[in-house]
Amino acid sequence: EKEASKDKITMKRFDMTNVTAAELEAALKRPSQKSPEIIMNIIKPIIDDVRQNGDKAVLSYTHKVHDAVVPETIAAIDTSFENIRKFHAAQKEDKPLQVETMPGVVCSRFSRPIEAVGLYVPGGTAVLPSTALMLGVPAMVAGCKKIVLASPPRADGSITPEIVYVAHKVGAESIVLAGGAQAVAAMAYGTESITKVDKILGPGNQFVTAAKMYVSNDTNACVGIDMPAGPSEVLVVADKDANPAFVASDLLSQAEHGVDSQVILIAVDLNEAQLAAIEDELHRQAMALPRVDIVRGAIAHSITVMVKTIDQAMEISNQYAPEHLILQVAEAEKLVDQVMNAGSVFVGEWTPESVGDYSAGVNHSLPTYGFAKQYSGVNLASFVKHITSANLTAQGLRNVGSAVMQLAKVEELEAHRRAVSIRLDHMNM
Ligand code: HSO
Ligand code: ZN
Repeated sequence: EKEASKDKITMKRFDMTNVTAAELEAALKRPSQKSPEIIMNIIKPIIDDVRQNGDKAVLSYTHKVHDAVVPETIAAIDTSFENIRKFHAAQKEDKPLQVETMPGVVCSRFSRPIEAVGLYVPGGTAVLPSTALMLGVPAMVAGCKKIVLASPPRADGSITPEIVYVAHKVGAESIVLAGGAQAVAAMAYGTESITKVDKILGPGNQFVTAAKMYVSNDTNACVGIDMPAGPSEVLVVADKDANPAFVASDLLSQAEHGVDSQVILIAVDLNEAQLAAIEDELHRQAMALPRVDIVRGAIAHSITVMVKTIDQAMEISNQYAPEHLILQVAEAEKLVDQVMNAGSVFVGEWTPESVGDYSAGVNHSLPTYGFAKQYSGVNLASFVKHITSANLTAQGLRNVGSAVMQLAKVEELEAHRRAVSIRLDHMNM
């Protein structure tokens, strides 16, 4: 144990000039998670218990304790709140989209807020009022009528006062002081005191994720979820212009989240001295961190990939589909065009991931575990439904009617065909 903790904290190197695609793929594999069956066997009885016994099974408190939040924190939350609000308000579609597909055939699409949302703010090794902001602010901006926040209580049973402050700012109706599958079940089915919600959003551990998946598959719950969640990760692309200390600090800020976090460095045409500079910084900075033990765990399954060209770097990054992508290369903005799969991109040396985690305005609730290939991070659209409408004039129905009737005939759905013909006949009467 003692011996191990003196080891250099360093990521295994993979030089693409002598590594096969299969070897790289194996190295880039995300740390494996507990089998879904094991998790299901644990969460299923909890969900059933909450469904049957409601509040007795899940302790809830509404706007309980309100410890003091120090003024510096209030100011920081206010600044972050405002930036997140601005960026998500800009995502509003100001007017319904409308297209006249044929003369007299008008199709529209408009959005409406999801009425009740449940926002899960994880507890665990760190308190995360920033996650309450990232979920609560877009819910507020979207106009969700009921916002329920759930977060596990601290060791003394109370809730983090910063989360309460955020809950007030976003207009949450209640805070469920519970975590895990209980909290998810309570919001999915409702209890005596907890409003049943229409959608549950927010990151969580494997139990929370499994519970979200479970309730979203239960037609009795009729509840939606945001996306599957896995451990956090970052991929940093660095070239020889990158400052080794900056690169190391970004890798570590993600590594300190959890032992299951993964950080990847793609080094573009760096020589031995440049690589060593980053590795030395990583070790030196890591040793000074309060969460060095967590960092050590994360670094153990993190790697450095050495490539010759920036194109190669982007190809690997797009294949990995990182939750966070940091570009610390010359002319970083130009590289953004080549990003195909990523949750959120941090462009250039003055943009550490931390600014996006807290205050810049972008959302930090992002797809992990490779799901950036098909999922978006939480955004305004996560809190609305899009409704379409069609509105035809008599001429419109004349124009499109024959196509409808022909397809109804092919599908042998005579009532469908007649719904058109009866009107066309009526017009000719
Ligand atoms: N990087 C985390 C979000 C977070 N960081 C919260 C600090 N607090 C996952 O995207
Ligand atoms: Zn973070």
